[in-house]
Amino acid sequence: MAKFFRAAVLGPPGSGKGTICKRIAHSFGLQYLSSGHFLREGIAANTEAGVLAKTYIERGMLVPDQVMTRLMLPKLEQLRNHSWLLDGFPRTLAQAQTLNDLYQMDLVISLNIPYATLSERLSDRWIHPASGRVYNMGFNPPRVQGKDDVTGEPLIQHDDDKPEALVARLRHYKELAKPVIDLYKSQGVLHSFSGTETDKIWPYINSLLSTKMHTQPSDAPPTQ
Ligand code: G5P
Repeated sequence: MAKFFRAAVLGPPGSGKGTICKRIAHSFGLQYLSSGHFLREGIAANTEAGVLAKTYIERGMLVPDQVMTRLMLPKLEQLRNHSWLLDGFPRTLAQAQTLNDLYQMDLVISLNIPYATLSERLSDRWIHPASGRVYNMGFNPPRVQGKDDVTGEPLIQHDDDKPEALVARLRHYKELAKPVIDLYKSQGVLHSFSGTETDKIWPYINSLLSTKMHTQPSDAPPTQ
């Protein structure tokens, strides 16, 4: 059976996980799954998981592990014959262990970005709620201020990017990420990257992926 490539990007809120994952998916043809995107989709559709998740996200808290694994594992099961890349999952040791019981990870990227950079980026971030398209007023502003480039509809700020929620998100991240990082370090699959600019980190990640995927077939078109 073909060996499929299993990768994940870890990092605090605003570290550039989404931006990096989209570039990896586009360049290397991996299926890209973002836990935040699935949660927002559930919230927009008013699903049971979405309604529950909203109460946690609004308070800057993580959604409970069982809700997350129930959301993510069926999606991974659908992609069992594809190479994939996870953005934002796993976030806790319990999630990482559940994933570990089912899949062997080939590569886990951890992004280390200074707090001041994270805080500046997130307070500048606006999204188009229907599509999930993300803009940053400094890094990638929309063509018309406050409007989505494709539809012209208004952009909004996530509740969890507002200052009260942000401090709590960054504090939680540090505590919970350490055992996850340690787990992947012990498996020899962890690669960490530090910096304040995604464009400067990206060439290193691109070159790492090129090496790692040299023998891996690109088996699926990029999804986003
Ligand atoms: P999400 O959606 O996974 P977060 O909080 O982990 O959200 P977020 O905020 O989406 O992460 P990111 O993906 O790390 O950030 O970063 P990004 O979106 O690419 O970049 C952030 C901003 O900076 C963007 O505007 C981007 O354009 C800009 N940017 C990127 N690079 C640069 C640069 O070099 N320079 C500048 N100036 N700007 C740049 O999860 C949302 C919530 O869902 C729940 C949690 O409550 C979470 O808070 N959740 C989970 N809960 C439990 N378990 C899980 N597994 C969960 N997954 C999600």
